Amino acid sequence: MAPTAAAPPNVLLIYTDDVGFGDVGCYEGSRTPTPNIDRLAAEGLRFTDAHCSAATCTPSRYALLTGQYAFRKKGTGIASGDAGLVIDPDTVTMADLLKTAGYTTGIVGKWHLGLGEGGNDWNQEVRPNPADLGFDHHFLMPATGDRVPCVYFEDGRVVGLDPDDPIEVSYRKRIDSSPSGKEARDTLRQDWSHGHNSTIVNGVSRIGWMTGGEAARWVDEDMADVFTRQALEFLGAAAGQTRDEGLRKPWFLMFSTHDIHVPRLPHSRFEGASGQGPRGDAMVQADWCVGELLAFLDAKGLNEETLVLFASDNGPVLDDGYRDDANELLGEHDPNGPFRAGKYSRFEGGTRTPFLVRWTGPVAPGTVSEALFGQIDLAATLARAAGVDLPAGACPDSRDALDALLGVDPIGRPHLVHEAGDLALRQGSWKLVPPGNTRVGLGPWGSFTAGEHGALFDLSADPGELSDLAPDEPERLEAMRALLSRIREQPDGGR
Ligand code: NG6
Ligand code: CA
Repeated sequence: MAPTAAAPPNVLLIYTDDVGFGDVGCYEGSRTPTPNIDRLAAEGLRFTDAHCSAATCTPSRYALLTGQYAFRKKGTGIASGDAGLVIDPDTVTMADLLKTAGYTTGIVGKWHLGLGEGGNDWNQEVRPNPADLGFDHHFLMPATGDRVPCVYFEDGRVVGLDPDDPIEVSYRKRIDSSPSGKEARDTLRQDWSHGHNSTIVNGVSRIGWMTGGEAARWVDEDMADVFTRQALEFLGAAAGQTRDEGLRKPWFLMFSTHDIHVPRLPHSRFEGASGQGPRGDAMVQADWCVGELLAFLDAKGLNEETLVLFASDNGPVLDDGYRDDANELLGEHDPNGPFRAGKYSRFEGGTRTPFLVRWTGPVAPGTVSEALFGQIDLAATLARAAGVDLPAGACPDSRDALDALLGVDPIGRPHLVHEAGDLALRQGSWKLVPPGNTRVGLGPWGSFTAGEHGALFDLSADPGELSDLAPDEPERLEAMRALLSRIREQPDGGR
């Protein structure tokens, strides 16, 4: 059994965007300097077989916060910038659970789970929002950096909006006659390669149409600084709070970076920091943010009472729609480490991502775990660490994996689903990719087609998923197909 601390820990969940297994310095394949993130590995536990639940953002974040695989819920594909809130406010979320346990809860950074009822009037309060999902405070980028509206959103409202310059957003039709990224391509600060050619904001064209809100529009290069400042403000206020009885009131902060998603436009002080162009420089910027948060914990003496988690929402991608030389400047760097493919793929590179756990005391420093770990389990696991029970039916796919999280259980989950359009299944070291296409590479794309019965890989001998053993292992293939069918029908295949 994992050692449990006397008091529930604060939880700092650092959730990065499109960061691959090899994008962090302390992982195999990396050539990017990330000393602050590496410090979490040196002072804690580094997982080598940990997974987000899906190979794109919205379903991955849905599963993280609800403890329910996204394939069970319609409308959890990549959300547009004017989508309604994807999580039903009645759903018990990770934030609800921690709030019940007495935590002050907050989220700063990328959201991408929809807001309001959809098709919102961004000039009013937009409900429902994360306040309806257990977050006491939110300061967000509503969708992605490459989707309108390009404004910050705090506690239900657009930040810094001039009422005389209202915002309008549409994903259906063009709203005004200002030149698009297609028409004024030669004026762009960063050119697009596919999609991303509608409204121009700050010299970069985006997905979707937007007018107005000039004063509220973000400056891409300042975004990491803005989020870090907001996070430190939240932490500063939360760390000083006590409960009625004079006890420390724990806090939960999800710090959700825009880095290293496109458009990659890090602050000029990071230019050239990686030698890999904007993609690597954005990673160095993310590492700087982590350093600022860790310095706060150091200064306040909070390392022994704070569980720090570092994770990513999906695997890596190079050209994701802008010409930022991510392919050309890659050099020896391996964004997916030894694994195949990345973002959008059912291969391991789609979901096997960096995962670091630091909790000074309960977690031994400088350790490595090969346990199969799924972010799907974080909701139930954090509830356990916080000392609250899951209400009946809550977080149905989420299991208490505290023993694995703290490095006591070396095996982890018996099975785990990956989602990328369709599903794939891990069981021990075996991997089933059911029939259909999935992406290979890190963009530009090719695709792999798993035949009539699906493909089967033994990752212990073939981590790169190159030898399809389906013809040699008919019984295992059948057993895994049956298990996946059961899991599709009911959580954990009925346990
Ligand atoms: C895709 C976008 C891609 C990225 C992705 C979402 C195009 C051609 N591609 O549709 O650039 O925004 O959606 O990424 O528009 S995620 O990490 O938020 O899931
Ligand atoms: Ca992502």
